[in-house]
Order: sequence, then structure tokens, then C-alpha cells
Amino acid sequence: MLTEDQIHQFRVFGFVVLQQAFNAGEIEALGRHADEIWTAELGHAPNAEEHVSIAPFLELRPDTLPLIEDDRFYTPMVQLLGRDMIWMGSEGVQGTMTRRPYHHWHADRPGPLELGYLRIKIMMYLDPMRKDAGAFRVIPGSHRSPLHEELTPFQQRHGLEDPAFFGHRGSEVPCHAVETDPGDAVIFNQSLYHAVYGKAGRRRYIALKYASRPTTDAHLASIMQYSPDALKPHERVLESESPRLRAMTEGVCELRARAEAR
Ligand SMILES: O=C(O)CCC(=O)C(=O)O
Repeated sequence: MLTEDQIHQFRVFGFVVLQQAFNAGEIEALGRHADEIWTAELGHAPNAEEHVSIAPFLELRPDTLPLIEDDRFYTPMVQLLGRDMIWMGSEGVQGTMTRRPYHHWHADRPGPLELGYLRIKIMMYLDPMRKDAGAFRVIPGSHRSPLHEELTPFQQRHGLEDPAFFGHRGSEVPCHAVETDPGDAVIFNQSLYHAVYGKAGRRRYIALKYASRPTTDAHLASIMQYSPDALKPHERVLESESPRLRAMTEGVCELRARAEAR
């Protein structure tokens, strides 16, 4: 459960860290299951330098599914998104999504229209992350106007090979590096600007995504633009008997039909 201070920090800075929410045994089991999924995908066990990215991820196995509704995530998500929130899917990544040692500055949900619709991603890094060795960097408060809009040039450049951000290398942009150890989890607003620099050696993470229930056509349009598959929940979640999973996917197929009919 988040404290009032943590909720306040999330609202103001756009992120909050759950420190040592999971114990070593839980992380070891999760890492083992994740390695099995990546191994099946690649046809061999991934070596430390290999990049592999799979979504959906936790949905693929009955023994990883319960993490989606684990109290340690579910309760904070209800506090931040409301009891009628929806599940948006999971990812399992070794390396980075860009397949590079960096992932330049960007927001997952950029632009002023996105700021009124809260979507959250939780990052669980399974290896220790330090500032210059692959940690998740954020620009605190960049999920809010006017800072968010003022960083639009970052969004426009983040796909380039070696972009300058206000004349700085990406790794030199003023920021907060969220250094984590296995067992920690980073909860962030997907409109927050974030980046990664200096991936070194093995780097594994599992990401879980949740959103406020869409109530307007603009919300639906946003989901369809950035994550259309989120309105097609995996059958293992849809068919689950768990009341929490059922609630998180209830009405989602109808929302998709409405979005497609627009
Ligand atoms: O690799 C990471 O830690 C961050 C990934 C990222 O930037 C994203 O999921 O949008």
C-alpha cells in the first residue's frame, strides 16, 4: 500500500519506487521463469549481450500470471488508478527495447492531450541497475505541463543514433537515475520523460502496465494509437477465475469494438 507521501510524490514527480517489495527467493523464481520464456523464444539460453523482448510476457505462464494481481502491485494501482482500472499487458525484456546500450529520452505517451489520461508502467529490474550502467533515468515532473511540452524536442529526436538534447549528449541531460536492486519496483506515469544509458552486461526486466478505465473517445483513440493490443487481453487473463483479473478486463472487448467503430 502506498503512503500519502508516496502518492504525493507520484503525482508531483511522476514516479515512485517500491523498495525491496519482493524477496530474493521470489526474484530468483521470477528470473528463472523469465529465462525459460526467453530461451523458448530464442531457441537457446540468451547470452548476456543478447537482446530479446516479448509482449505479452507474464500472461504466457500460469505461474507468472498471479504477479499481475499481487497485492504489492494491485493495491498501489487501485490507489492511483481507481478500482475500475484496466490491465494493459506485460513485457519481458533482456537488454533494451532498442537493442542498443541506450534508450534515448522519450515519453511513452507524449503530448499535451495524453496528460489527462493516466497510464502507469511498473518496472521490475532483475539485475542491479546503476546510473551509468543501465539504470532507469527520469526527468522528475516532466509528466506535467509546461515542462512536458517543453521537452517535445527530446521526443522528436529520440529515435536518432546520436541526438543532442538541448546541446547535451543524452547521458548528460540533468535527471534522476533510479538505481535499483532486484526486489525493487519502479512505478511511473507513462507521460514522464525517461531514458537509459550505459547498459553493461546482463540486464533483465519485467514490465507491467495498467491504465485508468477509458471514459472518452479521446482515451480510446490514445490507446489505439500507442498500444492497440492492450484492448485485446490475453486469453489466460480473460478466462481467469480470479475476481481481480476479471475486473481488470471486464468490458475491455466492448471498448475495443467501440474504438474500432469510430
Ligand atoms: O529499458 C528500460 O529500462 C526502459 C524502457 C523504456 O524506456 C520503455 O519501456 O519505455
